[in-house]
Amino acid sequence: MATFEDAQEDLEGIRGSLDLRSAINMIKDFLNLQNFEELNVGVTGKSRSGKSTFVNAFRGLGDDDEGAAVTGVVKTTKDPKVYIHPKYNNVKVWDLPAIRTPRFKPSEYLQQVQFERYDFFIIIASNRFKKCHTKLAKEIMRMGKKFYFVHSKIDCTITAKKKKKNFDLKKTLDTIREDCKNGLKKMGIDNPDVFLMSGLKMGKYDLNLLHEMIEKELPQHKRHVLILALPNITLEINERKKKALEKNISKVAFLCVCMNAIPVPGLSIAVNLAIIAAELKKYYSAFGLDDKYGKTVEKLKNLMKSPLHNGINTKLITDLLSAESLLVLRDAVTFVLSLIPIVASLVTGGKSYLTVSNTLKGALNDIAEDAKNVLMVSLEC
Ligand SMILES: Nc1nc2c(ncn2[C@@H]2O[C@H](COP(=O)(O)OP(=O)(O)OP(=O)(O)O)[C@@H](O)[C@H]2O)c(=O)[nH]1
Ligand SMILES: [Mg+2]
Repeated sequence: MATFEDAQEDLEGIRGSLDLRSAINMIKDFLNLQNFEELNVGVTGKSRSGKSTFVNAFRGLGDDDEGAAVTGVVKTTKDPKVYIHPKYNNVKVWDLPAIRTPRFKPSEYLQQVQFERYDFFIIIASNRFKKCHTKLAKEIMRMGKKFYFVHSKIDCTITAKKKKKNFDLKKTLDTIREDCKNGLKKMGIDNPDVFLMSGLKMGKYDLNLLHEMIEKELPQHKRHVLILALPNITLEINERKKKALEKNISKVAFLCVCMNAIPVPGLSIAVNLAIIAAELKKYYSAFGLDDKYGKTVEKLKNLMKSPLHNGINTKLITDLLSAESLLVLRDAVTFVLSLIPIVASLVTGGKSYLTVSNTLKGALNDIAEDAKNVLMVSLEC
């Protein structure tokens, strides 16, 4: 349930608005920024280190999927190649030319790949980090950009170490991480972070840690873009997607009530159904439950509780609104109207607002739960 405190906090900016039009514009601008803000990720490293595999996995693609970067073939290109996220055109992952040693000149390299366009760089090494990696990192820092060290192909290292007696996964990973960090420190990097990853088993090792770190350092809108675009492959990501989408509900509900709202037959509310439908589709897409990309999801449909997985249409949305509308209490309506006086200017505003925000919250909960169940089954496989 949307609490009134949530609404109060999320709609803080609007409460200060002078009129309905400026409040609507403010929210539209906010939501548009989230939809269209570009995120550019540069993936770099030496030849064969796993750059292209990472570019694919970061977008939720396997090497054989349509739109995947070619892997396993030595390339000699000097130009960065852009790969657009299959669902979010504003998310661009760049497969950068391999770092060539010896005589690597990081400043030339960064000019050549047009460093200014990237929000951050992933510096990949499939083994030890070398001088060329730290030289590049220092130059990236000097240019005022962020970078993250990723030790790729960690699955291979683990497979080799597993053969040893008394093998302990956590201890082994901790040791590898520490060794990498110490190596980087010796080469002049202060407080380095290293993320152990496998492009073939992206959700298995340090993906959550890497995401947490990147998220901390990105501006608000880009943070939102990143979490929606990440493939839903860990329980933590599932939860973070839910939280990110939840944060928008007050704003979306406000728009539904204020923009071209049409009375819903049989209910004492007026809302814009198209906005609700678009939001629900966004939920499905973010969790990877939409039909177009969720091939494996088809097989798992019997696990899903949300009625929406059979298709999002007007009748279904009206049914959901209708069920929720009965639960909205008069006291709550009065309270919301006191928080958002602009809504009070619309005849059925308070009740419509609460009905929509509660409906979206309920749908998001169900969809996130369904996605979690599907994910847990796929993790067991
Ligand atoms: N086991 C394992 N193999 C990987 C991983 N990442 C990449 N590979 C394999 O390593 C080889 C090289 O991977 P690519 O992704 O093509 O490496 P690259 O850095 O793009 O190579 P170039 O474009 O030639 O510089 C391929 O055969 C990949 O399948 C990983 O995390 N685990
Ligand atoms: Mg490549």
